[in-house]
Amino acid sequence: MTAHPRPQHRAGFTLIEILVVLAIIAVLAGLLLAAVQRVRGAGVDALCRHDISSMTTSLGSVREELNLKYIPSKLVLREDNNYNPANPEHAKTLALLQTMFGRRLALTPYNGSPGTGFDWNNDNVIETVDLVLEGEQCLVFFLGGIPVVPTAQTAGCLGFAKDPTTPAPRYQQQWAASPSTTVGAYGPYFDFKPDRLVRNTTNTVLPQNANDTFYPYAAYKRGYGFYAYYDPYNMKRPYVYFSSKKGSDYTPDCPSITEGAYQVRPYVDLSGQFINPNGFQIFSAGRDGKFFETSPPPAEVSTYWIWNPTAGSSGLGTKDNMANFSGRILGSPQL
Ligand SMILES: [Ca+2]
Ligand SMILES: [Ca+2]
Repeated sequence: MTAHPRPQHRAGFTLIEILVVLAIIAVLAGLLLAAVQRVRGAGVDALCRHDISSMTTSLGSVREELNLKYIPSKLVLREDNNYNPANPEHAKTLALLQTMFGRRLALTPYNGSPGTGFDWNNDNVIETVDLVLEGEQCLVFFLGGIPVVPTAQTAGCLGFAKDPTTPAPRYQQQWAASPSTTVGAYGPYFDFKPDRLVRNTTNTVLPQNANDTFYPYAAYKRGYGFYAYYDPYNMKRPYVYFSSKKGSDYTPDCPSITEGAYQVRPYVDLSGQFINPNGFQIFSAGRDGKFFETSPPPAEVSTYWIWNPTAGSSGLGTKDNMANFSGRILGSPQL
């Protein structure tokens, strides 16, 4: 009986086989990574959509509780209560404050001593120039109220005070003295995530400028001490807010937020009509952190920019932007 020769076994895989296996693994890993990124991106999109939807609902609560016809996207506050009725921006703000807080609102002019003036930005200083809030700051101000003191470790909002004569903390830390009576009657109406609230610390007095179509009336500070709320895409951009002032028009109160040298404006449709003409627009620049599709944007963007979510075309806005007037990412197909 002869023994069969043992079949010869190779010592290992050939180089080709190893390369093939490696290539397959690489393809599978790539597919998995893409899937994970898709899911993660969709998760942030959902968070953004949820933010916008919640803020929209909360603005309704603010309007109802504070008796407002609309929530403006520009506000001119005087901490020293030195409003000039001949200044239309002052007159509008004054009327709004009196609607919000009633006739008991104590607009005693600031006389340099504690107890007079309102410290709207809560920095323990009574400003004697106009504080002009942009749309994105109005959004946080009306939903959140008074910003927390700048020395606090976490950002946040305190709502408006219970006492209608003193909706903002008076000079000299009245919040801290009796928080139980000053905090909480009105708002906060929205649960802001502290790490996405960004306070404007630019304490610059801008001069009166008759050519400034945005605000020609007096020396002012733009948004000093107030917060904007950034979308969840890596702190690239704040949510912008435009109020139509209940249908009268968007443009006079358009905030001055810019992308590069270009002003970000409310959305219009393909026929040039404002979307949400009787309400407001809140939108996010989306994943790419850009409001415009091209850089620099086309010439017409200096007037208005367009992404028509219904037509799904003609994008001057970018297709990943999110808005309160569409339940989807603006570039996604209709269902
Ligand atoms: Ca102040
Ligand atoms: Ca975008």
